[in-house]
Amino acid sequence: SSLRVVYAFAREMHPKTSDVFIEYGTAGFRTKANLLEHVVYRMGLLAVIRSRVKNGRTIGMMITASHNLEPDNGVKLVDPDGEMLEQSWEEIATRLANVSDNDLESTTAEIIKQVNADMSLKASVFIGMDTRYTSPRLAAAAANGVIALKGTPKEFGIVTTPMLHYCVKCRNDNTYGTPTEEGYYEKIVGAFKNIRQKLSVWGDYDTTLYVDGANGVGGKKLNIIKKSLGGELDLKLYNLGGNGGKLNLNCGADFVKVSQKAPVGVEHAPFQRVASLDGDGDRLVYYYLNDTDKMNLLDGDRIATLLASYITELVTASEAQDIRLGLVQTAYANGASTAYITKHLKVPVTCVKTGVKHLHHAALSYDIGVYFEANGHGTVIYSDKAKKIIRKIAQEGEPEQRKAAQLLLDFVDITNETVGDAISDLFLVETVLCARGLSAARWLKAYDDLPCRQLKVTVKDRNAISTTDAERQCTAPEGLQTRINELVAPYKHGRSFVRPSGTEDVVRVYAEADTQESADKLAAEVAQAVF
Ligand code: 16G
Ligand code: ZN
Repeated sequence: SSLRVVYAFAREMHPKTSDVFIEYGTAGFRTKANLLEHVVYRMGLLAVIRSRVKNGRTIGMMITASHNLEPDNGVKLVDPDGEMLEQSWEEIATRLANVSDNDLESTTAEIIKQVNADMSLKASVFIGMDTRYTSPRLAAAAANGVIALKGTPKEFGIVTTPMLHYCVKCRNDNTYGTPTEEGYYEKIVGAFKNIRQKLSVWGDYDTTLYVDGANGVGGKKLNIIKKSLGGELDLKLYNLGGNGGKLNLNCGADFVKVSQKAPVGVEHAPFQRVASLDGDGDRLVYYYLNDTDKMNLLDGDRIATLLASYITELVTASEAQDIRLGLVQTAYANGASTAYITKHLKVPVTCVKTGVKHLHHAALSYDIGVYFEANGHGTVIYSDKAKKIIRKIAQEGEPEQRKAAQLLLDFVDITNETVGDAISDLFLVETVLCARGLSAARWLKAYDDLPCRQLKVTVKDRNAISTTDAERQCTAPEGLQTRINELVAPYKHGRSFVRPSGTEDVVRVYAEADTQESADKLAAEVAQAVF
């Protein structure tokens, strides 16, 4: 059969050269780039099957290892509405990635049967990649996989992960926008320029923003956008990948958040706010150095509270009834942020397991859901009901209500609702800072973070640790939670939890307490208990 040829081709062109077991985790497959070619080819096959199960709707494939260093790479699949691959397919992806070349044909046939795919349907797959030097080769393997099962690949070249999610969504729902990079700029940057014409620059807001591009794709795209911005925002871009700067090395959102240090490659001026992106442009944190070079971090929790409070203000001013706004966090959210949101903003908070798909899912249960991981990955999603109410007020409300509703509609258009997006989030943050006349230092004043520390511990089997209650309690090994409780008890504002990483072979330890010394000490003690 023609499929026979497919598998002969697979063996020839994209052979499985390693026996290392690989798993579709929270962020797809991610490992050393040289172990991935057959995996990506097979995900091309799977994307075609998935597209057919979804009646020919477009599926996305993104080649990236996000904030990992250059030698790594990865692949993840994007479902038709721009969201992460449905969880039940992760196991299927893992099975297909690990079979031998000899079993590839029979396993593919089994999967087609299991998911009941009609292989006579058309199939469409959008493929994007980050700036890694191994990405073009992997993107080509992905396209070969798609073609092998007679699907139609469309290659977008180098794009941010959220741009690919956006294009997939638009291709399957043309009311959302145009499925191209230009369409993305038109909608998101266009809405930002719109809203900024309605706001005046005042107070402590400064229109200059420094950006750390992590030597990845996000900075490159901002360089394109920069030219189309007028006086609204003056971007000074650093770490764009030239001058020997290495991807994510001592720079980027993950480095800044975890090390709580300023990245290399960025010029600094006292109190100048800096936005730091990660390597594939789906995470954003802000920071500034004060006049003694002290680091002041504004992480995902800060962005979430800033956005939620502004949206609340606009919803209230528009007098929209019956719109329930909520915020979703993970256990990594700083305890001070959770207290501020519930007590001061009076917005309900849900806590879920780490991983964007869990946050996104929980956010769907609000009319407007703001979700952010502390690491800077997050967005806002608006239900159809909320959009309808706001649109109606924007047209028919009293002048003041209308004004607020129209601002809110622009805000919705700046938002990439499919997934956390550093570029979209950056424009959202800049909008709120401008509307409120805030400097970064005044933004930071909303509440005081509890000092915290993250550590990683290497153990024999990280999966010996099981957790419950959104990863805040551990259920195995026996006795560990009791020990953690004992260690935490003496600390003022003490909190600590451990969980196996979904992306690295380590156990992560988190601790917070009233002083940095205490947080560090508690983290070290808990790490010792795990080890
Ligand atoms: C992945 C997740 C990210 C999460 C991180 C945790 C997505 C798209 N990305 O990068 O949200 O914070 O994993 O990593 O879901 P860890 O399990 O190694 O701590
Ligand atoms: Zn990323």
